[in-house]
Amino acid sequence: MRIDIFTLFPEMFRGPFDSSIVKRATDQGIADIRIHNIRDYSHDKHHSADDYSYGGGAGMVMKPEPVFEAMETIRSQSSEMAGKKTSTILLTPQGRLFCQPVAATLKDYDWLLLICGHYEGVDERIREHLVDDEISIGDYVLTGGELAAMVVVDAVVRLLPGALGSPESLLNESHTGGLLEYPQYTRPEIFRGWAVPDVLLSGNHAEIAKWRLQQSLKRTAERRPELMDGKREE
Ligand code: 9D3
Repeated sequence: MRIDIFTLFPEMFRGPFDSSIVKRATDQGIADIRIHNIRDYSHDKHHSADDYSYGGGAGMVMKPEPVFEAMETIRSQSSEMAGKKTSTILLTPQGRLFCQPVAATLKDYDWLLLICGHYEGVDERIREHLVDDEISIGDYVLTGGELAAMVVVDAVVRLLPGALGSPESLLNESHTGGLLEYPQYTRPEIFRGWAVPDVLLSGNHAEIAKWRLQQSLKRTAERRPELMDGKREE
């Protein structure tokens, strides 16, 4: 998968993308992630990327010209991506809410172009004429779309074939069926007097599976009742 990210703060991406699963996927050639500074495509004296809002009001708005020029430059330099399944996505508080099914849909694209909004918003013509999807990562206020883009990239890249060490961890996600994880333990068997539940040491795989499902249901009912529709405790 090719991912191009358009941002006014490219340095924000170094840490997260130079470590962990995203780094491994990049090194293995599973993902090709490129960061572009929108400011490089602004040609006025101060390389401005924002301006006042027509009609007045507080806050600056991201200008359209540098964003369009950045996008068009990268698209025209990428003839090898012509005809590939592509989505241009704006990260914005007004976007559709990001969740696992959205990540699963995005993993099937060959090319994602992510635009990170900043300031109080972006010129509406970016939305209307450059973008085909808009995503928010949740109902809280960030300073820009950069962290949201990192969240989307992390969630999508780990779903790409070969990105995770063992695909078993992916299988687990579907068969827990939208429930919260059951409690997990590792060695030692007794830590500071706190013992691992006997059932997990029993070797009885049917009993273990039953206990884990009960624990998942209990935890989900207590902490995330809205996830419980159609799921009953047994
Ligand atoms: C006063 C209205 N504000 C909207 C809630 C203005 C505003 C605040 C913060 C506009 C943009 C931003 C910057 N945030 C993002 O660009 C953003 C975001 C977010 O703030 N929360 C969750 N997901 C996202 S994706 C991009």
